[in-house]
Amino acid sequence: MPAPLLYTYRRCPYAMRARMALLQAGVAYQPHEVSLRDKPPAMLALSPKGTVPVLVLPNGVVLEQSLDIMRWAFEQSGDTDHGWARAQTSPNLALQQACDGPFKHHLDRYKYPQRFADAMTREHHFQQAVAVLLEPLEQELHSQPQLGGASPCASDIGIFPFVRQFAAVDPERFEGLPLPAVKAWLAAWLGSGLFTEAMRKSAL
Ligand SMILES: N[C@@H](CCC(=O)N[C@@H](CS)C(=O)NCC(=O)O)C(=O)O
Repeated sequence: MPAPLLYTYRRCPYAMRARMALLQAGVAYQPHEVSLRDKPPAMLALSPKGTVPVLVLPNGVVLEQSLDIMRWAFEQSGDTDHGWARAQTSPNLALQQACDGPFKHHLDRYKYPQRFADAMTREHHFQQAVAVLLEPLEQELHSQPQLGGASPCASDIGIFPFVRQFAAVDPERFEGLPLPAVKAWLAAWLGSGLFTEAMRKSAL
């Protein structure tokens, strides 16, 4: 059976988590790096909403949400260590929702204030982003190295690319935050083989 086709974009945090989930599950895929300014007509025909990632399965099924792609990837490996299941429980599910909802909202306005008519001060969005995700994340990571406990679960992969993006806006400011567990967790993921592999040109 041919490998599924993944429309992806290297720096997109949604696409990053999809690639990381596919790679950790050992699922081969054919990557197709797209330009967001010039999306391939074939991708738009399959997924008119025009966001990446999009995974096209050999049977024609199209997965057009990164979390659906992650779930599918974990299922393919049998999820023997419950990496997906552990992400569906409290507090991990709430953290994932905070990441994709309010944290992403504030991250976008902190990073690109000029793009949003409703943006308030960058400081406001910085502080709100810390409050809605990074502080609750610190609470969890204080007593365990990963959201999954001793080993990562889908929440770690699902949230990490967004925290990475937040930290990269102003690394010095991020370093000054009193969040030692989040910083250690982020550093570990940045140095991980899985992230390195997901960013490698051959994964794109
Ligand atoms: N809910 C979607 C969001 C994906 C998304 O917004 N991706 C961005 C790139 S990071 C995108 O493709 N934006 C379309 C564009 O910029 O034209 C998912 O989880 O896959």
